[in-house]
Amino acid sequence: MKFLTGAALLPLAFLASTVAATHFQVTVGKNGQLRFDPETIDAKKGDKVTYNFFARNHSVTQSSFEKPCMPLDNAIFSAFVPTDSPDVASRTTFTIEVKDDKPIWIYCSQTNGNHCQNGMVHAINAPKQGNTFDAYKALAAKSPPPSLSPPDGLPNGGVRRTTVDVGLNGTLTYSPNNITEPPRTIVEFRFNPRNHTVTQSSFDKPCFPLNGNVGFSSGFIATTAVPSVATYELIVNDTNPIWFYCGQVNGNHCQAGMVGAINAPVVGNTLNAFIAKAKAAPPPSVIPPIAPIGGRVFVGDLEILKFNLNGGNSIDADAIFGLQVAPRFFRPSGTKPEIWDDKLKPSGWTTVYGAKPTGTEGGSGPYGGESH
Ligand SMILES: *[C@@H]1O[C@H](CO)[C@@H](O)[C@H](O)[C@H]1NC(C)=O
Ligand SMILES: *[C@@H]1O[C@H](CO)[C@@H](O)[C@H](O)[C@H]1NC(C)=O
Ligand SMILES: *[C@@H]1O[C@H](CO)[C@@H](O)[C@H](O)[C@H]1NC(C)=O
Ligand SMILES: *[C@@H]1O[C@H](CO)[C@@H](O)[C@H](O)[C@H]1NC(C)=O
Ligand SMILES: *[C@@H]1O[C@H](CO)[C@@H](O)[C@H](O)[C@H]1NC(C)=O
Ligand SMILES: [Cu+2]
Repeated sequence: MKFLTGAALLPLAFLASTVAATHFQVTVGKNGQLRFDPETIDAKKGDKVTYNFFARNHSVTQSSFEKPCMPLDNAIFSAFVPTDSPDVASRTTFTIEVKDDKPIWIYCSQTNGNHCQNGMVHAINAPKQGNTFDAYKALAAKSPPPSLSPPDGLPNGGVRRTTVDVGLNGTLTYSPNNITEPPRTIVEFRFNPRNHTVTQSSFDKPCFPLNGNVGFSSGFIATTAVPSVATYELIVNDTNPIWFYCGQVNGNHCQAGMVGAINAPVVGNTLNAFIAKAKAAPPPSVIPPIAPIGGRVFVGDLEILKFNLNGGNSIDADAIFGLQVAPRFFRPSGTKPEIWDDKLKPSGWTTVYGAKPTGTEGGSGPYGGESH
């Protein structure tokens, strides 16, 4: 085992001198209460706030101070997040970045139960005098129902994200396999062992890419790491149903039912009808020859823009995650590899399952080590 020397320590000193941004977590409606917790936050420019939603069906909506329960134009809106559990957060979150020191006034726009009027309000950087949070809450209590939501009903002013586990516990599943999300939501697929894909098909022909390979495909992502170090992100663009499958031929994952849908209809071409078609599809499955397409693959904090220099549709995520430790010791600080090829792994290096680096974009840090 070798340890870091001189040059590698410089970036650490740089990191230490930077004021770290804070990432706040807020619960929305936890334990059945019509409440944001914490109700108020003091944040600075660059800080992030993630809202975590509980049963039954809440939103994060921005208003003015004067008119709580009424949306500002083109402002923050999570869209509604229906979910079942009072104490397990929805997989769907909403994250905003604080842009300045000005107050941000937030309410839940659910009209069924008048959540805003009943105190479901929140503020970032509320003044301690004058227009205080308590004054905002008092105005909300007096606002005539119903509250309103932005007319297009779409998330805005932040990132709405949901997660899907791929192959959890070695099962041939996407969990969940029935995702319902509005346009602009990021769907993040988290790859577990063994070697799966997320590839778009038509409803009629599961286990085959859309004609002309025009759809999305993660490519094959092989990993042994738990929790997942490899993800594939898609953005939902519209409300049409989106059908996807795992193209692994070794074990015929698609025909075994490893399929899913985003915004599947509840009647007609349902997810269950799609699963039945997949089970009857002739093997072998096929996926597009290059990856990723139509979405973004990350291994740790590295984005893998192409699976290899000459085009290909398969990566060994373990090797790349190990490399994520290694190249930081020889790559000049500030360069981020754009094209990754795991053949670049230097001989003599072994895969290191170090802590996943955070906040080190363009830098380097001692989270792992070299071993021979
Ligand atoms: C959530 O609430 C909104 C606003 O009241 C409503 O339009 C939507 O249908 C609800 N979703 C579910 C699944 O209940
Ligand atoms: C995976 O395993 C965990 C812990 O053993 C369990 O709680 C969870 O329900 C399992 N999930 C699936 C999809 O099998
Ligand atoms: C999706 O699946 C989950 C669990 O499998 C189930 O509880 C839920 O009702 C399903 N939702 C839809 C919209 O089918
Ligand atoms: C949404 O549109 C982008 C840009 O055209 C595309 O890359 C992406 O694959 C689309 N998302 C889905 C789910 O099809
Ligand atoms: C993943 O599966 C694909 C398709 O079966 C295969 O070509 C590739 O070699 C596999 N990758 C690893 C690292 O096993
Ligand atoms: Cu699979």
